[in-house]
Amino acid sequence: MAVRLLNMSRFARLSRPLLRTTRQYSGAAASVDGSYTGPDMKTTVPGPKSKELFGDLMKIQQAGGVQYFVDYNKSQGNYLVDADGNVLLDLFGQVGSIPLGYNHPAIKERITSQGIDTLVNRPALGCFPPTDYAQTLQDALLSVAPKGMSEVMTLMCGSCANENAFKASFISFMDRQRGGPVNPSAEEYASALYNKGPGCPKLSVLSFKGAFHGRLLATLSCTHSKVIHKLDIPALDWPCAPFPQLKYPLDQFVRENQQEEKKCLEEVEDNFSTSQKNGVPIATAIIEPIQAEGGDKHASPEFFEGLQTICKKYGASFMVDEVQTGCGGTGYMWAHEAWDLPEPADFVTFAKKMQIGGFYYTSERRTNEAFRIFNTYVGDHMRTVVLGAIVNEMTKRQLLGQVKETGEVLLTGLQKLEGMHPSLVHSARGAGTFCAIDCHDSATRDKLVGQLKNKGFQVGGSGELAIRFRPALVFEPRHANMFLEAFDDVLKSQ
Ligand code: PSZ
Repeated sequence: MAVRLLNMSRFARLSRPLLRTTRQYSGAAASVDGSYTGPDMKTTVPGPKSKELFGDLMKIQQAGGVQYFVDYNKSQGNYLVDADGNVLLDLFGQVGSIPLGYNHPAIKERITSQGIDTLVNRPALGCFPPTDYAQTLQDALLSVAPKGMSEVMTLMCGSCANENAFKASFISFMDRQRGGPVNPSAEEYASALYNKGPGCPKLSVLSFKGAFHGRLLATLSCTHSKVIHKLDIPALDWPCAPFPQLKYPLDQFVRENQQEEKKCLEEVEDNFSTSQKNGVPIATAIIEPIQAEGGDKHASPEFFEGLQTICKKYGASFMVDEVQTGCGGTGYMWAHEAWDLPEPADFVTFAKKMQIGGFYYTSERRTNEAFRIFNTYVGDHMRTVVLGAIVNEMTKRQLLGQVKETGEVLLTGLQKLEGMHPSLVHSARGAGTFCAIDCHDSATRDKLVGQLKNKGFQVGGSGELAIRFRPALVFEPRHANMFLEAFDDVLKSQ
């Protein structure tokens, strides 16, 4: 059942004008896919081997989220190979967390040449870092820092990054309240150990409806995408503002969308003033550049700049959660670079493709004392070393250019499909290959995702209605065309 790559396929023809533009990237000819040239399905998914393994795992834990088991040894480049030997083109990239595809030689080389010592002896980086640590952070993280951000803290996952960035923002908020880094009062010290004020101050974080910022206790209070994430868990009573519900394509609904964003910003401002009046000031507003788990919702640069302005007015931090959007998928290293803000954000958090969780921050947000943002490992040297190889490969192969080019092919193709199948799909949108298209209801979305999987194309759902695409940065126009053709077939068969 191999899906062969036809040079003159429907979608290759469609995207020819785009492909005629000068290639902006150099390394495209060197395929990372090894011998795989297309999906190759032997069973339906999950196949018998996956089902057997699922039974084993279910005895040990609640593994109901597992789709199928993967043979990571056989997976290569853009292709995922499952336990039954099915070869799938991966447009989901482990929930958007695979930068260079599977088994990339540059990563393997870096691990064998540089990584063994701290893999064998995992260091507590906050106390006993390896000799090359500052250089490793420089190469992997500061070399790609968002403009104006000069410092970085590494942690574990995305939730952990956001949770610690909240803490850093609270500490700096209180420093500013005290009028600089002056010593807290005896009363503050005495009360803090037992969760009481004034040592544990009443502060809040503003988040947005539909947001996803993680599943730990504070971040979960800022997550509002699915009720199942939150049910039965105590939550902090923090404010939540509406995220703009825009109409797509954005360039056809400029006036309506502007009005919608204006309305949302008015509510944001309301939240700030009410929280201040109620004695629980907002110390931070956290926002995703594209609401990802919430269904790939976009907003304009003007909206984000407006939010930054309000944060500044109230002395709060402006925190951009780039856990899912960061590291190149939108065609920018950081999605928020596209906004061209007049000044940097105060915090930019990351994880997923970056291999480790963490956050960039401006030097004004540095804590004065050590041990305030801290844990045993504070990151993972080994993962940061791997990130160095990834960043190097991104530069060497100009992968951001490739993402932009492939993204144009993918989005143009999705828009064409929307025109051809309006009763099934609509509102194609995206930045780079970070694309999505909506179905009219969840049942249709789930059915289409399942049928695509059985044709050998792994995509993801997001929110209620969207099919989302999060391929690796090594995803090329030819892969996009292959998918678009299969998607057209699936849509025609409904
Ligand atoms: O079901 C889940 O827990 C999922 S599925 C996708 C995610 C989580 N994304 C994680 C995520 C994110 O998309 C944004 C914008 N911010 C924070 C997080 C949390 O990252 P992790 O999962 O590493 O804790």
